[in-house]
Amino acid sequence: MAKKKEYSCVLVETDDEGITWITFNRPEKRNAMNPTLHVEMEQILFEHETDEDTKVIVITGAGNSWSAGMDLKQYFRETDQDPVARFRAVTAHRRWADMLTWSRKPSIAMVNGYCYGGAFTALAACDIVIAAENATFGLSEVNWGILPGGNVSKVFADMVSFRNALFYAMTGRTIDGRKAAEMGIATLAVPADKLRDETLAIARELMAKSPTVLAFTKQGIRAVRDMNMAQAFEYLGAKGMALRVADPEQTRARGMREFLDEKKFRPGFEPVKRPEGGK
Ligand code: ACO
Ligand code: V55
Repeated sequence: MAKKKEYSCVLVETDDEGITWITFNRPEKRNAMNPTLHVEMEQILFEHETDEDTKVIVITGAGNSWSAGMDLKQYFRETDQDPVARFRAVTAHRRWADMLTWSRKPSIAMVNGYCYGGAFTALAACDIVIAAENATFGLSEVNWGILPGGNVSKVFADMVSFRNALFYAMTGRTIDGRKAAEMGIATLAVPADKLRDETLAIARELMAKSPTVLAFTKQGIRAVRDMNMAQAFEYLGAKGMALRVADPEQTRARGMREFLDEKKFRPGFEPVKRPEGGK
């Protein structure tokens, strides 16, 4: 793996297949997100958005945690009397979550352990969440005398039922990986020793698609969440037309030709094969 740049709170490696592994790397603090981590994530995502070698982003955590949420000391207490530092930390966090949410790159959260509070912003920004069955999720804010802030109350209520959003925010009860998958917090839960292999398998599945089709598809699903029905029809109509122009692989035209004329495959059973070299 090629290491590109050194960061103090995050490890970044892009492998030969095109997976950029981003590892929250403060294991001694359970990968709590301090202001430096936010600034580094902002830089990392900005750089990798246009990195041709990055086909999929995987985010995981070093040690026993994915992330224990916001750093209660450095993100909260130490910025209480320092509005400039608070603004910078909050804004860096918000910007990197936004970049990840709308990134053209597909993203996978590989949740290896604890995932609390403010970590849900990052979790929601990832397209796919693969959790170890023994991972632990929770909105612990209520225990700290704060409410799930940033966008946590919103993204959490968007993932789970209204009743569960209220219940888990109000009690702070924890949720294991298996239950998280049932509730819609995780896409799927797998035994801890299978976590990396399952993540790799899904990353490879994504890399077999046209990157442009994938980017437009994810942005479409995300964008229509906050639209009414008429807006969704109009937007998806326009987005679909734009995709036909934007896809350098011309997947749509090729797929139609291969199915209708050449009878080479059936889209209900198998995907269109990408051309050699993926372009
Ligand atoms: N902020 C700051 N420091 C933290 C955080 C955090 N969110 N989470 C853990 N740490 C630090 C601990 O203070 C401790 O530091 P120290 O070694 O200097 O004393 C170190 O990480 C290890 O913590 P332990 O509790 O010993 O680790 P353990 O593996 O036993 O437990 C766990 C991990 C369950 C994550 C526990 O640390 C915990 O409950 N952390 C708080 C989680 C939380 O409530 N997060 C939400 C914060 S609010 C928000 O995000 C908006
Ligand atoms: C959280 C709270 C925040 C924030 C980001 O609850 C995450 C989590 C109160 O501010 O900026």
